[in-house]
Amino acid sequence: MRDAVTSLIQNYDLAGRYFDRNAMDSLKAYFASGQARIAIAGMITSNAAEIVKTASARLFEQVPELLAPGGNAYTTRRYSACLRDLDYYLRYASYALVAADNDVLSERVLEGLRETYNSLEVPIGPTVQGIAIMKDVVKEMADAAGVADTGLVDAPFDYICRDFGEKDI
Ligand code: CYC
Repeated sequence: MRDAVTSLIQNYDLAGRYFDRNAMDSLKAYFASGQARIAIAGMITSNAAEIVKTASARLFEQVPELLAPGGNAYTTRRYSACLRDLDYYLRYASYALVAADNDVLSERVLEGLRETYNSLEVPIGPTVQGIAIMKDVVKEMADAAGVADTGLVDAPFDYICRDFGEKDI
């Protein structure tokens, strides 16, 4: 599992090189964004249940058939599995946000997930939609809390959506 610093070290070590100007620039950018990353992660931690609740309500409004008989979130067992999954994506996104690296998402979340969803007939399209909605909810919240750089929020959520969504045709 890597973060912005360990990824950089690994790349430069593989090449046997000292950090150059590019490396210094990316280190500076990482440390300069540190306070904002921590502020957003703290905000996610304190509001996780609220974020999942708001995002799932929007998702079920947009795709009501998920909750109808035959839908994959129908029955309380599947409904709660769905909320739980959204909570997993949110929690891991907060880790990746602090790390400024998506490696934790590949390693701990996305590896094998597609196969699991396919075997249980959990639809990937609406799941990706739900993750994108969570991104919006987190950004709205960060904006309301006065975080200047809410663009930081995009990377982990977009990464999950891209990796999970792109092969879904
Ligand atoms: C099921 N989601 C599962 C399962 C796994 C995950 C492993 C099968 C085992 C179980 O039910 O617990 C996902 N597990 C994870 C993830 C992690 C993990 C991400 C973090 C590392 O440990 N159904 C919908 C919605 C969507 C949904 C679109 C919510 C957005 O219609 C989710 N996931 C969903 C549902 C199930 C599930 C309903 C249960 C499916 C079933 O058993 O029939």
